[in-house]
Amino acid sequence: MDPLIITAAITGAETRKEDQPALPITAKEQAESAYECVENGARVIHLHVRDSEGNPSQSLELFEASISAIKKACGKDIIIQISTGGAIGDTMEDRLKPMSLQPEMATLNAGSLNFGEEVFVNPPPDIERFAIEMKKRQIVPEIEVYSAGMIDAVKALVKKEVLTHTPLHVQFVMGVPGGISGKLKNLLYLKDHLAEEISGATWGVAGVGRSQLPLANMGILLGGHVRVGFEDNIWYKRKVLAKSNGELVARVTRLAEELHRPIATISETREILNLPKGEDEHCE
Ligand code: KMH
Ligand code: ZN
Repeated sequence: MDPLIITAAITGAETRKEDQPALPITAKEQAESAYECVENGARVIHLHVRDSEGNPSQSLELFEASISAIKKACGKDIIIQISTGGAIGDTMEDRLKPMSLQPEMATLNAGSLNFGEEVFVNPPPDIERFAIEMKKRQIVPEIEVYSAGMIDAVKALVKKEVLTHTPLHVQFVMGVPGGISGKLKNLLYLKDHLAEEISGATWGVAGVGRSQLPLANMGILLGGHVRVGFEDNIWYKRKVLAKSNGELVARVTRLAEELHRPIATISETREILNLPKGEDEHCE
């Protein structure tokens, strides 16, 4: 098994400060949170930004400020993955915008789904447009898969040579109301289906809410990778809020150590995801 890559989804677009007071919102808070996550084992920071009122935003200036603060805190080699999913209702133009900052990685959402009471809209022509833009800019996509059929849609884009980066890296986002639920047997199915359809693809799992911890364990055991953080889950355990994103990352690191799965260094993470080599300037 490859060493484990932990991604920290520190802010997201939906979580509210009223519900999780430790949610990092400003560039400074995000940098502090990212630093604690990296110290505790995270190697990829999945990034959304918020405006001064705490609302989700796709503003270039806000992304620039957060990326620069995170790199200053964590070292230049830290892998920052910007969100092109944004928040429900964002225009495609706004969602595409932060790619102009040339991040190393960006998310590519693989299909539409009900998202709680709303609809997260990702029509095939837009998915293709985002993928082409990433290819043109040499941004490595992380494919966000919310249900099994999306794997087939991704396979079609691989066949069409729109998605050419290898290995293709997929994030199974499980437990969104409207997507596949966070049952353990669902992860087994997604993992096998991906291996059958797209050879060599790597995968991670992001469990929403109470499914975060069991799915993280499964991800470690099955040779996948793991995403945790306040974007997906604000709780440490039943009725107890997590103190920080770093606390959630530290728990995954402890579990991996108990299960004899080493945590990837930043250089190993770059190798696994086939990202450019770093400059060996980081705080891991
Ligand atoms: N906020 C969700 C609607 C991504 O980052 O690309 C979409 C999302 C996915 O968070
Ligand atoms: Zn996101």
